Amino acid sequence: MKKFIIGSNGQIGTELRLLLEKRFGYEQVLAADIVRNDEADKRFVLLDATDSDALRAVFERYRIDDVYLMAAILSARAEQMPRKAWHVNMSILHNLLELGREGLFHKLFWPSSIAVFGPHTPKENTPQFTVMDPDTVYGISKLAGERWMEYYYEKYGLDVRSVRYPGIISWKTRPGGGTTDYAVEMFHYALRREPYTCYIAPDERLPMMYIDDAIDATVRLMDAPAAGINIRSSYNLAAVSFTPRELEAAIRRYVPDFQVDYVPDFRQDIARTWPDSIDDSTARRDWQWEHRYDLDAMVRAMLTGLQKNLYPEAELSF
Ligand code: AKB
Repeated sequence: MKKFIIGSNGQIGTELRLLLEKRFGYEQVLAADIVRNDEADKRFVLLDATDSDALRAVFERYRIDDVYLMAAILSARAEQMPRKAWHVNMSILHNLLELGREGLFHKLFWPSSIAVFGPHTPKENTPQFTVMDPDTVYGISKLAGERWMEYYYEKYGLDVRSVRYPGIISWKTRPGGGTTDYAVEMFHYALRREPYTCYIAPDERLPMMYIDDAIDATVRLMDAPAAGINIRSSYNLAAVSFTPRELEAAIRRYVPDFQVDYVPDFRQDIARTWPDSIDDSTARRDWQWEHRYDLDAMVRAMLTGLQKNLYPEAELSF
């Protein structure tokens, strides 16, 4: 086994697994999660990666080159269980960093997030290096994780790579527990012809990205020659930025009777502290990152993907 994905059932893990299998072959990809989806899945291990002995046993059994740690408790859910979120988000990373230091694998991908920024961070075109004062447990854990990643690179030469994902929009697997999940929910409601109540304020702009771009960024960064990677904490990464009202309007182009009302809750307090847009010029320079999906391309990909696979009855005015 060459590639190992922890959190393979999640929103990003699911699609990353498909891509890595396609690219490197089924036999080269090992997947792990805390829940088993398919009893017949031979390339899957049921694993609680917070258990360092259980994690070590996987590395002793399989020969692994690259690890993708895609398991985390996201921002909104983390606020409901701060100690557990801290434990889960930090302990798996720490367990892996130690195994990497011992030479049990070569390269580690671990995603950070726009949640590392906080209320005093410049909101427009947030720079790579700037004020970082996150006030959520998730954001604090991501910022601490970034520092640990760089530490293991500097002190032990471990090949660690990371991007700060914005909100990720996808249809194959739903996100769970994030602040940006509203953007995915809106599509499901639109296709079911149900009105949607949005928990984020209509004009709250947030950086977002279609899943194909997120997977492409992940793979490009992992492919890049080590010498060209100048950031070992985490790279800023951007594609589009929009408000809930702009997304509503973009969906309404294809679902004209779609209705949204706005009842902001505690997740709006989180969103308010995150950037409106991100300057990702360092990633674009260092490993030739470029996004492909703008707002309209993303909306069309979401609506057609969901219609084909989940809501075949839904009519779209393309
Ligand atoms: C969340 O909303 O918690 C995540 C993120 C931006 O990291 N989608």
